[in-house]
Formats: sequence, C-alpha cells, structure tokens
Amino acid sequence: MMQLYWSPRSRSFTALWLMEETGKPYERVLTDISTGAQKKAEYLAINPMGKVPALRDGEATLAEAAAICAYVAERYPDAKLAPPLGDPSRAKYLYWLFFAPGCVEPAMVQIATKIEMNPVAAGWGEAQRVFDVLDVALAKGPWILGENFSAADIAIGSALNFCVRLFKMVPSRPSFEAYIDRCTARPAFERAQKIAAG
Ligand SMILES: N[C@@H](CCC(=O)N[C@@H](CS)C(=O)NCC(=O)O)C(=O)O
Repeated sequence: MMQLYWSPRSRSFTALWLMEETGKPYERVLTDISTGAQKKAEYLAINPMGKVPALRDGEATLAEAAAICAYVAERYPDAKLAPPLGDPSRAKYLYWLFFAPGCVEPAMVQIATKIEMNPVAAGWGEAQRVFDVLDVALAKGPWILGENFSAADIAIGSALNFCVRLFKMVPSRPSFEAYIDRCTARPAFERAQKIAAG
C-alpha cells in the first residue's frame, strides 16, 4: 500500500485529493509541518527538501505534488487519471501538469509579493499572462483537457482553489469560478477536504 506523507493546511491537499480520486487504499502518515516533523532525519531521507507532500510506494519514494500526480496516475491506470501512453491528448495532459508548478505557482507568488521580474528571464513569463492563458483554456470545460478529468485537473484545480478562492491572491474570473466549483463538487475533493480538516 502506498504511504502519503502529509500535513494539514498545506500543498499536501493536492496529493490527498489525488489519492482519493484513485479509489485505492493508501496509508496517511501525518507529518505535521507546524511541529517541524518535515525536518526530521527520517523524513529528509524521503524528501531532502523537507517539504510535504511525499509518497512511498515500496522501494520508491518521491515528492513534489505534480510529480506525485504523474506517478500515481501511471501506477493506477484503471483510475483513468491520465490519457494512456501513446494517446495524443498526453501532450496537453503533460503540458498542464507541468504548467501548475512551473507557471501557476511562481505567478501567484509574484502577484502576491509584487516582486518585479524580467518576463523574458522568468520561466513563467508575465504573471498576468499565465492567468490569461488559463482563462482561455478553462473557458469551455468541463476540464482542462475537455471532457476527460485527469490528474492535470488536480494540479491546476488545487492551485486555483488556493490562490483564487481560498487566499484571494489572484483576481477571480468567471471561468475560474466555474472550474473551481466543478473541482470542489467532486466527491474525492470533498473527502480530501474532510481529511485535511482533521
Ligand atoms: N514544490 C513543492 C512545494 C511543497 C511545499 O512548499 N510544502 C510546504 C507546505 S505548503 C511545506 O512543506 N513547508 C514546510 C517547510 O518548508 O518547512 C510541491 O509542490 O510539492
């Protein structure tokens, strides 16, 4: 059984939602960041960054929420959280999965901190453009790939829920509201929220 190292009130939510979407049993290992558990030697052996979430699957360990999304979606293909290998829609699936930590995360931090960056040098370019691009991509829906929900929605949906709805770091838009509503209405999201609330 996979073990998910998680903490309340953290980016672990993405991984909790993911594991709930798989419908597979998993063990939650509470690694409460308010107690410093993420800096203990045994946890640093799993994620030397000392951050949650992290995952153990037998001999394999990994961290980074989006990487966990990619790994688990491939380990449990019957959960249909990723297009099958060779399917052309994997191109956009991978694009959005990487877009969440590579563009949405830094853009939200830039907007919140108002730090000026040269958009040519910054990997995410202009923060505003990141959200413009998402706005267009989410306009049709219901999911980021269209009809099929995937782990990319878990990465993008968690990030938008965090920065638009929960912390209001980024101005909302009708497409974001409708998409976040669809994400939060999923039974797996609701279960993850209950778990995360303790
Ligand atoms: N890039 C990581 C970020 C993880 C992260 O920043 N986790 C925070 C909680 S939201 C954490 O563990 N903070 C504790 C610390 O830095 O000591 C991911 O996406 O998984």
